[in-house]
Amino acid sequence: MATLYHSPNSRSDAIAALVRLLKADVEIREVEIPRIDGSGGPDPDNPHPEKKVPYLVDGDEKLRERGAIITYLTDKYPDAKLGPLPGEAGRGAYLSWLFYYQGVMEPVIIMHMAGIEHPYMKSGLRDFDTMMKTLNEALTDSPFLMGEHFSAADILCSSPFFWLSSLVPEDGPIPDWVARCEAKMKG
Ligand SMILES: N[C@@H](CCC(=O)N[C@@H](CS)C(=O)NCC(=O)O)C(=O)O
Repeated sequence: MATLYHSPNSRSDAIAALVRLLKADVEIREVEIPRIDGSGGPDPDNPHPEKKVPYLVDGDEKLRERGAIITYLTDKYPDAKLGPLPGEAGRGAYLSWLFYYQGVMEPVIIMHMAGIEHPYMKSGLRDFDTMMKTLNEALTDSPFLMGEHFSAADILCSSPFFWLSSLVPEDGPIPDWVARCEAKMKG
């Protein structure tokens, strides 16, 4: 059986929710991590090379980064239909959202929270407002990022709005989308 190394109230919450929705044959093992407030610490039982979460170990396969773990799990458990498989309609959009999250959204949000701006960042990643515009446009006429169908891309891309509720704007489609995602994740 695969093992997910998870710490509640962290980025691994999204993967723990996905495991439950997929009814995946994955044991969820809780480990400690160092927290930004100084509590916690690296857990000797966490095999992640940097002692981070999430980390998925499936036999000889060892996966870090939520986008990779999500792709691996939705490919392995296709019956839940939380991510199109290779050759299925929407696969390109699905991968694009997962990689957009990992490559753009997460660094842009971290820099926004840290109050950092730099021309190199703007040229490579754009900025927080552009990222929010991208989400707003995708969600203006659609309940979910991939249209009518909830997918694991929604789980990943909505995740920062759960741990940083100050990021949720008052207007536009994002607040309702976050609420829809939360309802889907609760099953
Ligand atoms: N880009 C990684 C980020 C993983 C990450 O930074 N996880 C945090 C939890 S929110 C962590 O494990 N921090 C522990 C540490 O900094 O040592 C992903 O999306 O999976």
